[in-house]
Amino acid sequence: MLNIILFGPPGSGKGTQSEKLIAKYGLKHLSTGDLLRTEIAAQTPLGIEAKAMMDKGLLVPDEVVIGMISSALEANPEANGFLFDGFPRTEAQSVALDGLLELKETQIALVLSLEVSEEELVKRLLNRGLTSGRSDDTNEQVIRARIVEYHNKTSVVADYYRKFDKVNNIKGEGTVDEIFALLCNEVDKYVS
Ligand code: B4P
Repeated sequence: MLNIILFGPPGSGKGTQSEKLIAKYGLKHLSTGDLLRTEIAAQTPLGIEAKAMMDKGLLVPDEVVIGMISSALEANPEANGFLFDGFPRTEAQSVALDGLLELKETQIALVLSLEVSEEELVKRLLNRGLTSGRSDDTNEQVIRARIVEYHNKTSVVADYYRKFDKVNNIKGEGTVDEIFALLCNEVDKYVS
């Protein structure tokens, strides 16, 4: 099984690059952001709770997203591998993910970490906010709060996987295809 974490701050290109990576390597895409937005659209109690946090730029509680990922792993027993997009976002989520994968007798192969400057992140997200209908992309204060949340709670996830020598830093600025080529280079090196 090939299990990859696509890591980076909000707006770094995780969602964009995930679509291309899953197509090329035949992986199952698990995006906690997408799973949460599905709950919001269905107006479930979980979705209503999550929306209140997401609209402030805050992370949703660990137990909520860990539960969602656990169910998604169980629902895909035939997968060749998973691409985790936007998960894990805290150290507790990283520890939980390792435990869930261990139950499946597998582990994380690679963490691909996209590096993008803060001004470029804000520009991209405000731009997406013009068309996406995502309330967390329209307000610059909320976008900056998401970046602060990333520095306070999420950047430690890279430190966690660095201990196991699994992190590759990738320059996340350039065209989508240029960045995709850099990501594929790392995956191909691992696979061969
Ligand atoms: P996510 O859905 O994960 O969204 P994101 O981090 O904002 O976006 P992503 O990084 O995927 O976007 P992309 O760059 O592709 O999270 C949303 C919220 O959900 C979080 O704030 C949090 O509240 C909650 N949440 C999710 N997971 C959680 C977890 N595990 N724990 C707790 N809470 C959780 O796209 C951005 C824009 O950039 C797009 O418009 C794209 O077209 C553009 N772009 C991409 N690549 C580009 C390039 N090379 N050049 C120019 N533009 C580019």
